[in-house]
Amino acid sequence: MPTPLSTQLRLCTPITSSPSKCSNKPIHRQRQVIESEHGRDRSKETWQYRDGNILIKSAAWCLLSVAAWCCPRLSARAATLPQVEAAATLEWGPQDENWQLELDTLRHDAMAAGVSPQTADGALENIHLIPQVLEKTRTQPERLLSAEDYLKRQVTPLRVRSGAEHYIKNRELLRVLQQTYGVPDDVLVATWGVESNYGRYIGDWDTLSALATLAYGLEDAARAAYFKRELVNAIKVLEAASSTALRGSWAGAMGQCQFMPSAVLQYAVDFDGDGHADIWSSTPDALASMANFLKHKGWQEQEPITCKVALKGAIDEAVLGLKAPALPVSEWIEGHNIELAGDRASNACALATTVGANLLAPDGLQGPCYLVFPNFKVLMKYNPSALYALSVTQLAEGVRSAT
Ligand SMILES: [Ca+2]
Repeated sequence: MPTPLSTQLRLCTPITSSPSKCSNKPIHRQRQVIESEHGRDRSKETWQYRDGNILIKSAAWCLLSVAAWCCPRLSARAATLPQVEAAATLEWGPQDENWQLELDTLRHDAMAAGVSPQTADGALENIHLIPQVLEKTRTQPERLLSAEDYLKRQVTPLRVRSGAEHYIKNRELLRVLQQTYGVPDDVLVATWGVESNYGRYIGDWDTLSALATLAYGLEDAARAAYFKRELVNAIKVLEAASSTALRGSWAGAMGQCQFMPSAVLQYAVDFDGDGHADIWSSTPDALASMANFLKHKGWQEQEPITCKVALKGAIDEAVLGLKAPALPVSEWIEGHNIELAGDRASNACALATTVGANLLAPDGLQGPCYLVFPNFKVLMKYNPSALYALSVTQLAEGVRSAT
C-alpha cells in the first residue's frame, strides 16, 4: 500500500496559480540520481518545506503534470482533486526530460517484445497520466469493508436474479463450455457477474494511460514494475487487435472478463468462430476465455470450492489462513472442533475426503468461517483476494439456487 499522496505532496497554490505565490519556501532540497536499466539516469528530488511538508518530484509527478497541462478538463477539476495534481503541475512541464526518458524506455521495451515501431509510436502518442487512478488504489472495497459488508455489496439479490436470467439465456453455451473446460456453469456466470455485471460494465478508462499512471505513479516498486510489464503487454494487445485504443477498468483490466493484458495474450480465445478473440463484445469469447483461464490455473472438476463451517470450541489460530497446512475435511471435523453447516455446499465438502482444505475466518473467529479448497485458490488467481473468491462462490450458489 503506497504512502498516501496527500502526506507526500504539498499544495502551495491552486493549479492555475504561479509558483511564486507559494510563501512557504523549501528549506532543504535533495536530488537523487537513479540509474535506469538502459544506463540512462533519472532524477528524483525531495524538497522539505518550512512547515515540515515534503514534496517528492520524480518522473511520475512529471507525468501527472503532462496530463493536467495537456487536458483542460483535468486542469478544471484540479481544485477538487488531491494535492498531487496541483503540486506536480507547479513543478513540472510537459517537456521534462525524465518523462521523455520514460517514453523512450517504454518504446524500447515494447519493440523488444515484438511490437512494430508503428504500433509503439501510436501507443506513446496518446498516452497520458490519470491522477484519479492513483486515488482508486486507496479505495478498493476489499481493503475498506468487513467481509460481511463486502459480500452484501457484491452478492445482491438483484445480481443473483440477473445472474439467473443470464444463466438461462446462455444455458447451451454454458453447457458446452463446462464440457470443454471443466469449469461449472454457475461459476462462470458468477465470475462474469462479479467482473463486469454480466458484460454491462467493462470500463471506459484509457487502458494504456491507466497502466502508465500505475507504472510510474505508485511508490511500491514491485507493484510499479508489475504495471510496467502490463503496459508493454497492453501495447502488444493493441497491435494484435489492430486497434487504435484500448478501454477498460482503471486498473488496466479489459473486456467482459476483465483480463489484465498478460491474461488477454495468454488466455483469450475465439469461441464464436469469427476468427477474433473478442472479450469486449462477444459473450461466447468472453465466457470461454474465463473458462480457459480457470482451467489453465488448475481448476479441478467435481471438487468443491468452499463451504461454511461452525466452530464447536476453541481453535488454534495457527491453523487459520491460506498459508497454514491444508487438511482433509475429516481431520478438521475430528481434530479441530469444526462442523459443516447444513447447506448444499457442505454436502460437496463432506464428499471431498482426500482434498486438503484451509480454514478462513475473514472477519475473525466470531464471524463466518469457511473451509476453502484448491479451486478457491484458483479463483484467487483471477483476483488475489479471498473476499473476491468468496463473492464468486456465493454468487454461483445464489444463481444455482435461482435456476
Ligand atoms: Ca470471436
